[in-house]
Amino acid sequence: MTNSSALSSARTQTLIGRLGEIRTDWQLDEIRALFALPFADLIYHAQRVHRANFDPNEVQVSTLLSIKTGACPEDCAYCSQSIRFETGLKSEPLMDMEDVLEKARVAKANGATRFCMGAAYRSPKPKQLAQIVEMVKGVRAMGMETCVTLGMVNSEQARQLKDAGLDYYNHNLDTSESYYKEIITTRTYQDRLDTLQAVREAGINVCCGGILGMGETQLDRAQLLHTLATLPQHPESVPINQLMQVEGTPLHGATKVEPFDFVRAIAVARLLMPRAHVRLSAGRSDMSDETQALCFLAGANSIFYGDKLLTTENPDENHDRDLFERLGIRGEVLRTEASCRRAENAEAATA
Ligand code: SAM
Ligand code: DTB
Ligand code: SF4
Repeated sequence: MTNSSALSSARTQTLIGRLGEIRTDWQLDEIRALFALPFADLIYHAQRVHRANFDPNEVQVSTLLSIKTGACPEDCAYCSQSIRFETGLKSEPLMDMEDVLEKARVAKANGATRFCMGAAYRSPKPKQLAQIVEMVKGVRAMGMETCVTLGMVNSEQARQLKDAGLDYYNHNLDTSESYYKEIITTRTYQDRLDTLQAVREAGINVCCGGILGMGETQLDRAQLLHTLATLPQHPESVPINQLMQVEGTPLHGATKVEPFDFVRAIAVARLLMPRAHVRLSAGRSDMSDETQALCFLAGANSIFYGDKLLTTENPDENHDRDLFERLGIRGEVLRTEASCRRAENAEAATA
């Protein structure tokens, strides 16, 4: 797959001139042209747009917990938790509330500001959702942001989660619509979009991204980012995962992503969705510190912290602390509604 840009030089100039604007009318050929920029130009523009919207030395820190593991009826070709593949994973039922809260306490003590609870469901049943609603309330009461990823939800389920105070719902599109069918056959792209709409309409922040390294082309990557950046409203959080290859899954042995291509995808996500937190998500344990530093330079400003993702490994916590220190990165502090209002009032008073 080549990166050749089909834009005229006039359109390229206009495209570059408009970078930084919040747009939901991106054209696919514009996105392909961004991918095709010389690496230094792409990183320069991404860093410029990043600085206009965020403190470049702050990274949001989330911790993940698998609250219900394995035996999932779906057939996502990348996943350790599908019941269809022999991955050797031990299934675990929905965790008890107290055990979840204890993990959240530890995550908070280690500096995480958001606690993300993942469950291997196609869609949660009413009794399961009722238990998860209580977990959301409990974690929130500890002063952390909450995120859950539970598979498909409808408007009523999204409303229950919103009423519990849920801050973010993670639901990834994973790849382009056309490549999706090669990866998952038990649900459609439209199913994913319907859940995203239900979550958005309930007033919950949307966390939606994808996975690189599943055998997709550069065009699939551009199409995935195009879909995300042309949703009626950009997701607040955009996780870019690198496939964690799991033995026994169909994608074990897939060709790995070229690190510069991974960095390019981060930079393009930053340019398309200037105010979103772009998360350097799964896959950091297979990346060099230098690649991760380039990702931060390209505009990534969120990570998962803790030595486990859901079922696979993440870098050791000491290593991450050391990496932050070596790069002069600080964990983003939680800006609660009350503290934002106080800051706004103080600003208005001195204006
Ligand atoms: N079952 C729910 C669902 O699919 O929406 C929630 C849990 S699922 C594990 C959450 C997301 O993790 C998936 O949508 C996928 O993007 C990501 N993911 C799962 N396995 C992965 C892997 N091996 N490597 C990278 N990302 C993965
Ligand atoms: C996301 O985009 N990545 C996280 C989170 N959202 C739920 C999950 C990564 C899972 C990696 C494979 C595993 O640990 O099982
Ligand atoms: Fe199930 Fe989610 Fe894994 Fe797909 S990604 S098999 S839906 S847990």
